[in-house]
Amino acid sequence: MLWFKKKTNSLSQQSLEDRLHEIKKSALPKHVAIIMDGNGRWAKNKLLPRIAGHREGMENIRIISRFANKLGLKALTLYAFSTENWKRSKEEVSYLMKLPEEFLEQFLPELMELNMRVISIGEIGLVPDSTQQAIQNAAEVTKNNTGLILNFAFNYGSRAEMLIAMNQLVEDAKNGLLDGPVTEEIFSSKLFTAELEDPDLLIRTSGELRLSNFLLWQLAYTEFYFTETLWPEFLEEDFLMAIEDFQRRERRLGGRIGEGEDKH
Ligand code: V07
Repeated sequence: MLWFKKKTNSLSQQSLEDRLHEIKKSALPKHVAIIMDGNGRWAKNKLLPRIAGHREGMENIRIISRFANKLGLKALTLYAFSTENWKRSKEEVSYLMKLPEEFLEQFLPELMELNMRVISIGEIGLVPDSTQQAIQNAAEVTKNNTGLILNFAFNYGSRAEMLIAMNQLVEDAKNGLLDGPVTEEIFSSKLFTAELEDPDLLIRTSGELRLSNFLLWQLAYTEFYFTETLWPEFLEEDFLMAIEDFQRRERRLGGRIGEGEDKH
């Protein structure tokens, strides 16, 4: 009964548990991707500095990833830092760069207990050494865990990812390693997300209706869910609402998805 933050009366808790039970009866999304927007706005609303919003947003990753793990999702991809984010103030960028270390220092023991695995996508070679090491260490330590894959998109940009894939293919071709046309499978295998299935559901918080260079190739058939709720306030119940919405859409499509030809 301690699963739900900020719920006070037992009636609402009961209904959340019931809903949890209900959603497990129909197909859950396997892979959910989230654009965690609205941390700065959350802080502003509370007259706090932006970095306080980032910290609260980080705390919320803990809540949502535990919940996703409890639901039995296979993967949760979180847009933590985009290639565009370098344009923010020096102070903010340096604060953001410290968050992975801080998050992992606090949460790694719990990730191990919960059997969760940490991976990352993005140009991680271009971030400060200590940040890079913290992320690589977490990936190494958790690599045999079989629960939720917690995937951080870090210094990630989808167009850059596709160009890296393209240039690798050009190299392969030069070296005579390609003996036919490039297929979707071959292209996908060169992306940072090679080991993951495409997301079934994308969530963006805080009311913006854009993709912001996130997983452009991988989201080709994904259901989108947008909410006005700010990331630090997006709790278990909100995540549940997104999944319920996803399941209603799946039911309306009547099982056409996944049958091959009608995929759209
Ligand atoms: C960041 C907190 C969440 C809201 C969005 C912006 C601020 C966790 C990480 C992280 C990244 C890699 C990793 C482990 C944790 C993180 C950044 C920002 C840059 F392996 N939260 N968080 N990284 N915010």
